[in-house]
Amino acid sequence: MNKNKEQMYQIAKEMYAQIGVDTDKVIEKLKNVPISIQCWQGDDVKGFESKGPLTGGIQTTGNYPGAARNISELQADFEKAASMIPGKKKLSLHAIYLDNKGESVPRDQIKPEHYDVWIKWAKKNGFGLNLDPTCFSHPYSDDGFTLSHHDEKIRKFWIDHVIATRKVAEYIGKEMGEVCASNYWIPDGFKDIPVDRNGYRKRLEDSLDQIFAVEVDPKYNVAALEGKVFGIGAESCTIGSNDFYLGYCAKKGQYLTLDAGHFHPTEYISDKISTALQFTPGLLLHVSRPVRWDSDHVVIFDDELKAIAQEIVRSGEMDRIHIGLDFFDASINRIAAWVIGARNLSKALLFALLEPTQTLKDYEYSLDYTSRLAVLEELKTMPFEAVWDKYCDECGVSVGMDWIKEVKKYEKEVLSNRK
Ligand code: RNT
Ligand code: ZN
Repeated sequence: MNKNKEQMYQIAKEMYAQIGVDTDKVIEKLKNVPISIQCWQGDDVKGFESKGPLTGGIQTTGNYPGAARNISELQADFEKAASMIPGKKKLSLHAIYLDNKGESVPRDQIKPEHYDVWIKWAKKNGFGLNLDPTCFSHPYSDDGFTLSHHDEKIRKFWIDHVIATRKVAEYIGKEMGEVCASNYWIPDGFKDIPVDRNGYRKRLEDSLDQIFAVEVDPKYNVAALEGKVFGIGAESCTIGSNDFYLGYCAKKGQYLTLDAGHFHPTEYISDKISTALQFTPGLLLHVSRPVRWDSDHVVIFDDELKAIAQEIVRSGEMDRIHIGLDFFDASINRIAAWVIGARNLSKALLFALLEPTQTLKDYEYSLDYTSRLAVLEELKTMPFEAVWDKYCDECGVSVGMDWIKEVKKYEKEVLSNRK
């Protein structure tokens, strides 16, 4: 880091010390907070199982060149992105990112060996791994239903797929020596007003019960259930709604996923974190950016991102929250998308960690809302950037905008050759 930046950090450090915040400690703390980054930003949620279309009511838009076409390209792209993202990183995989060695592997028959290539690579690069079942982009999900399907044969197939993924995820956790988190999301829903909502939800509950009856060691795998308000082609009813899963997780002790794009436009997950923390063993977050709908835009440093990070930090229960990203934008350089989104999430966590949380809570409890508001506003113009630069520098990633040149170079030398 250059001399000016170092001097700026020393000044910032003093200023934060005056309000009781130790910036060096904050930097050390943030270094150990893992951020899960979604592999599917690298290839527009295609995966390597088949050449079929993306289905399930989600959509990637844009045709920027250079998407990864195979495992080694996706690995290389992620390594490039990771070299510009500070802190501990986990890669979130979906089952369809398997290494099938050229043979078609039915989803209910995936095995650890199909993911060894990822484990080896992750160990070598110091990344963690997560694994999600893929209940979309498959002929058996073409009716729009999976775990709630009325056809018992199809429902069984999906139950078996999730169980198979569960076992692989536990294996990954054991291999990596840390928990492998799995997000369970299904697209099940109706375009038009259904009559038997109750029947579909009963079957979904039963399917989940069957899945969770297969025990895995929670040290190595936890599953989190992700609800949603609607999907494309499933506008009238989503079987796995947030209410459904909040109830299920509260009653049966499972993790809940909150995706920032899965609620009505005036609802915010920042306000839901503390509710879910009371009634579930923990949370998985899909930090995303919905623009008018669940559009999965790249996460920017906006008010809701800051609010999410503040809720994580202020809760004092960070260790029960798996922090992950979920966006897929194919209209810009995909590596830059990863870098921008992940750096913003780290930035927001840093911003939140630089709050004098206890002082603010004391104001609140002594009904001094005046000071609470005054300090929160003053914090917005504190020399936060200097601490961010220091954090990036200590993590060995680019300080400031230099990373953009790096991305452009990689685009020219590598991505532009992919036709
Ligand atoms: C879909 C969910 C889900 C997916 C990924 C690919 O609306 O957000 O998490 O984005 O599993
Ligand atoms: Zn999601």
